[in-house]
Amino acid sequence: MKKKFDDLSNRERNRFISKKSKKVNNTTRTLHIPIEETNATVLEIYPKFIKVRIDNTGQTPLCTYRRAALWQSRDLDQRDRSPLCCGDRVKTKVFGTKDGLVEGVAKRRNQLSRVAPGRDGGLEHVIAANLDLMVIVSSFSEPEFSPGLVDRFLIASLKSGITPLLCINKVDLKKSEVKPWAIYESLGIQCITVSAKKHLGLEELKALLKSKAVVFCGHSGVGKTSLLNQLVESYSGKTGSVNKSTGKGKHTTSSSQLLTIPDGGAWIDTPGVRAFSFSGITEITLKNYFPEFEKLPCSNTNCLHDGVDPLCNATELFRYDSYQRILESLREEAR
Ligand SMILES: Nc1nc2c(ncn2[C@@H]2O[C@H](COP(=O)(O)OP(=O)(O)OP(=O)(O)O)[C@@H](O)[C@H]2O)c(=O)[nH]1
Ligand SMILES: [Mg+2]
Ligand SMILES: [Zn+2]
Repeated sequence: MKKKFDDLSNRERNRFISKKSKKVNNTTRTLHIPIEETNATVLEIYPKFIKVRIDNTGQTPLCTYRRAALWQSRDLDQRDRSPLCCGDRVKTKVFGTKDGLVEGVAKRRNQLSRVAPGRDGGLEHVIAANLDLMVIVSSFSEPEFSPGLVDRFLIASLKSGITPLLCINKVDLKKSEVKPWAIYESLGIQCITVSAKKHLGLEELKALLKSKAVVFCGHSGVGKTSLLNQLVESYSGKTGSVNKSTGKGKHTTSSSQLLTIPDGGAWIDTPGVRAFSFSGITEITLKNYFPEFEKLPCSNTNCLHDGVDPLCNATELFRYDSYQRILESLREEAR
């Protein structure tokens, strides 16, 4: 009698899936599959597998995929670290209950990506895709509010066309009435102050996320996982303390994870970043990501607002220093 897939040994299962995936590799030499053919969303990426959620059944099998076959579905000039990311819509075939195979991936409507640091330096690393909202999490203190990183994430949101929401956590640690994020409110960016620890502002935040595909991003230790633990009953992500002397987080979350919400939402916890570099932005195009610069008289010229043009009055703008730092880092990277 033929054994059921779930009863096979690990070795037999792998052999079975490998045979199937070779077949897929030979037959799916097409580009992206149409979105109507997809049946699952990518929840998490492991080195050799991905975890998906099947739409109809809610099953969450681990699937293998052929890197080479999926690369063909992606734009060739975009050599990301992985051909798939959290939020990707895929077509999968499930064997038994726990294993499956990715047969194809749909074109993304948008994606949040950064230039990968370290060993993979220079490669584009896609953090998440198909998003409605980017929650840029920052904190009042421990770690200190970081406008530099907020600006970088805002640039990424403009570049990808994903609406940003600035969420300042740890309001319970507030020591003064100074609002370092007021500048962002004046630029029209929605801001919300919350405390995961003291359950402040969480209902308001939840209402803003309702039924949306959302990525939580920011420095390590600002409380992304703590917030999601409070907002999503079924989630119990690991949280880590903040180093008291440096005020920095300990990079507790190590891989992105998509949480499916019963109302149709999909909220993604991501690992905290130290820095955030982008691809596709140059010293010439950077100013386009600072909308307030458009009002400057020197913006009609080719002024790079870098102190060279004596008529440049960009120094009066609040985000001038931040702009200078990013400009300098882009020049550095181009060297
Ligand atoms: N005082 C205070 N502490 C908080 C709050 N939210 C989170 N924390 C603490 O901040 C620390 C870091 O929280 P995490 O949720 O692990 O932070 P994270 O942003 O997920 O960090 P990474 O996974 O490293 O990126 C933990 O010690 C939390 O208990 C808050 O609202 N107030
Ligand atoms: Mg975390
Ligand atoms: Zn200028």
